Amino acid sequence: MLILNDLFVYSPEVARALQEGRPVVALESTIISHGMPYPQNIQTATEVEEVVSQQGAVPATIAIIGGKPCIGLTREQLEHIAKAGPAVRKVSRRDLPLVIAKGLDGATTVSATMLLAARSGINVFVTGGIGGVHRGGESTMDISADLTELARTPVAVICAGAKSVLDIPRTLEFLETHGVTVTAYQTDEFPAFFTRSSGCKAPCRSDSPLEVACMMHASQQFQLASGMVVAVPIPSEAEAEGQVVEMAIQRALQEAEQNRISGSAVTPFLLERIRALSEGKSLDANIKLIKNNARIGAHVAVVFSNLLS
Ligand code: PSU
Ligand code: MN
Repeated sequence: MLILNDLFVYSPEVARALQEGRPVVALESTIISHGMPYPQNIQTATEVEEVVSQQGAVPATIAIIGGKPCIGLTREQLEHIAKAGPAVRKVSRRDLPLVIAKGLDGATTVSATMLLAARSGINVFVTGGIGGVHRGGESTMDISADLTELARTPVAVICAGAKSVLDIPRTLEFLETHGVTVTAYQTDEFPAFFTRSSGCKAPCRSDSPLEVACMMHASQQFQLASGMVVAVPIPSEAEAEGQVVEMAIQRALQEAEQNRISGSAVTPFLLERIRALSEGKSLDANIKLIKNNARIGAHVAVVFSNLLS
């Protein structure tokens, strides 16, 4: 039985679900603060939570409020992160000690959300896209902490792959080296977030939530202690917008280089420029794919929890 400890603040719904062994789905908060503008961010965050609930799982949006990792946010907390936007610190694994020790607020990235999810007893996490090896990463060494977290934290991350702002082939190589299971959902190709195709073959394919849940179970039984990427391609009907977005991506990459953007500012800069250059089309596609991921991820969580009971 899971012991809920006072390192975390659990929402009552999440605490009850975890104690009763019911499925819980973690959701990140950087996507709310740095990934989308207000008010679309709060609206999407709320709708994603509803999608998870409709599938019979309990949503647990994770953020740090006043130095406390919160597992499941109140409406006020969600509103606070959404309104503050990039004024809230973007927190990856390395930032956790500072934010906690100083009692600050923080929006958690994939790496920090995975870590906090695992420590609080949650094994399924839904988001839009994961970070990866940035283009030119072979010399800048700009490789997202999301990838190393996937190597050492046993959480399944349901996402739409990695954006083509990243170096997708190198991202997949890095994940292989670090022993991360990567499966594409109902496709043979690793998806590129806005587009269903990246030109890279996925290491394996899963055709149902049960197949994913069985791999999670095998990973757990053999104590691999590493995470899993479940890459779900953007729904075809949202992909048309994706083509327009590809043009914006190319421009955004040039601008980032011209403006010498570096470090943790790179991804938020690119996301915002892609949104502006595509006149909001990237945002529409983003919202659609996240909801699709939430539906499938919640389904995986339900099936996985049935396997265990
Ligand atoms: N990719 C997206 N949307 C996002 C992010 C990535 O399509 O919001 C966010 C996630 O929180 C991810 C983080 O964990 O950016 C990765 O940042 P970096 O590249 O600095 O590691
Ligand atoms: Mn980086």
